[in-house]
Amino acid sequence: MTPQRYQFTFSLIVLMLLLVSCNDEKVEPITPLFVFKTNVDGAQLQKGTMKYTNKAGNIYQVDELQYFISEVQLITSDGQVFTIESDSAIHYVDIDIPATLEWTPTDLLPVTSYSSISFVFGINEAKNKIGLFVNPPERDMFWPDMMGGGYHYMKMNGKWKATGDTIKPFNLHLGIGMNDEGTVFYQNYFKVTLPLNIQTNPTRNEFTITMNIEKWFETPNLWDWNETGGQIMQNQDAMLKACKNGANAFEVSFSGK
Ligand SMILES: [Cu+2]
Repeated sequence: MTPQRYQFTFSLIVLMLLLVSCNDEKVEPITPLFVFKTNVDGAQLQKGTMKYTNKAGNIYQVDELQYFISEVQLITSDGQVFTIESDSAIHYVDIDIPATLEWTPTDLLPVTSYSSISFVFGINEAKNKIGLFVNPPERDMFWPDMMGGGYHYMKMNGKWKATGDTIKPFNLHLGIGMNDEGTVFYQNYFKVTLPLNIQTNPTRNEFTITMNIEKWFETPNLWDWNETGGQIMQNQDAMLKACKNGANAFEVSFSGK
């Protein structure tokens, strides 16, 4: 190849690359789809069957699971933050209501590369006030006013085989905590950040957020119902322990085209 021809070929390649990247920038932003899944020990939750054993050795089952996630943010590889604002930035998940297992907010996300996703588990103190929801099922998540008010972050209801092989109910309910005197309140909602290494696409972008139930009982606090008892709504120490574990209970996967 002569130097001139080499230079011409090189310029052509540069031109084509420019065209391709310009085209990329013209792709219209699109709405994301969020899908919510619930696993135990790596497989989909089978509710109502006493088939699980947590790390502390409690045999247990889960019958109901309802929770809020809010303030979902997608962070691009160059550090831009896009917050999902639709539906007051709050989404309710109930494993018994299939429509809640998918969320299609109307927010537009640019088609680009993303390095992480974050969300709040529960609802922050600015929004977590009674009256936020007027209709069921969200309304039925209310948290008693005298205990701090607002809404449960989560209701996980089930049973465990207690000492002596008696089956006892548990209500792993999380929300605003308080001290014994009822004079100090604690915001227990927490932020979850999960790494992503993805490029979004022009037609479909599906983020699957999976809750791994067993993780609520593992790290950093080994969870033993025989110690905590089944009811923890008025036990701030237990709720805080659960929240620390819950921060490790989620994973995200992505698919798109
Ligand atoms: Cu409750």
